[in-house]
Amino acid sequence: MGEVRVAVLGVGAMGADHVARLATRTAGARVVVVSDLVTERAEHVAASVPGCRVVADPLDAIADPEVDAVLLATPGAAHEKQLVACLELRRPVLCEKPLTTDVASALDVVTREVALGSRLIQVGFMRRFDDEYVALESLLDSGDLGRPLLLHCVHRNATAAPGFDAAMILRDSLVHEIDVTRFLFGEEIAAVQIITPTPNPGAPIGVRDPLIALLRTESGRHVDVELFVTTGVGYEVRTEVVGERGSAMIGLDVGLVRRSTTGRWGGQIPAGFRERFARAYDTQLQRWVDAVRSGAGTDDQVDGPCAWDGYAAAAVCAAAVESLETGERVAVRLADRGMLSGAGG
Ligand code: ISE
Repeated sequence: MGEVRVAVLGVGAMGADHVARLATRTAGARVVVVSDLVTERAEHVAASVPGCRVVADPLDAIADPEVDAVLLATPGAAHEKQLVACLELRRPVLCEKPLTTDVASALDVVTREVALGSRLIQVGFMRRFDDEYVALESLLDSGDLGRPLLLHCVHRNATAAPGFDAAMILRDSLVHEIDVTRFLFGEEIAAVQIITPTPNPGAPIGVRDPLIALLRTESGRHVDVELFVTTGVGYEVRTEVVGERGSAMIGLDVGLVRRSTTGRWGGQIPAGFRERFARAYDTQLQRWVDAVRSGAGTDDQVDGPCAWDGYAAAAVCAAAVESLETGERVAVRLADRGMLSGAGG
């Protein structure tokens, strides 16, 4: 395959970022079609890319004869239908999380992909492409820390979008730590409990923020996550693994440390996830495009988290939302992966 001709569906902030990334920083790809519910937004983004057209209906965009692959940055509720269309037409697709908005439809998508016998769906858990997470995973693989035993995560946002409630903190923010846990520990999460401490007075009325999530993996490892999305400070994501022979931490933001004439020293806190993970998003897209090109005509056009990873994360999120309501530890209900032989991975 020469250049991969991509349709980007959903060109809000994230989708528009991906269009710019594909157009200016990704080798071997070209954005040929964009689609968005808001026509003016689609037209504005299309105008920034030579040769790019607007196709109003997302399903028409997927089926467009000029399109080789699809990037989904539409709202989660639209994903199921769009993913099914991609599978039916055998279009490789990079899908921003969530895979779908509920566990049953996520499993249905996984099952359909398995039935095709091809790996076409990649899920946008971009942290797996971040240099620091990759370094942490390599350290664990090297065995230098011995067996990893504990994972401590901090996930803080300065502000949350209007309407963001506690369940969304779990589905939108915790979901990344769920994927990080599965990525670093290489096993599924078996149970989850959500603890609701005294809320931040600065959080919108009725929104329980911060939250603490306690995860337990299948082999019994413990993971704790602080989720705090109205800190007013900046984007802070820290991850510490404690092993048999030491510990390791990432996310300390120790890039440039400046000493100034005011007698202060310090660095910069990224404003948000798009700044913090900018390079990871670039790497993710380049690797996806490379996988689509080199995998053309084969059964594997994915290089990164797959449909199963999206489904497994959705199953843990569902258990977390249940625990938010009851306060109890909730077991994660996962399908038997062995029965779905070939399901990603
Ligand atoms: C957002 O959707 C993300 O994906 C960010 O990584 C996360 O930090 C934020 O809390 C979510 O709302």
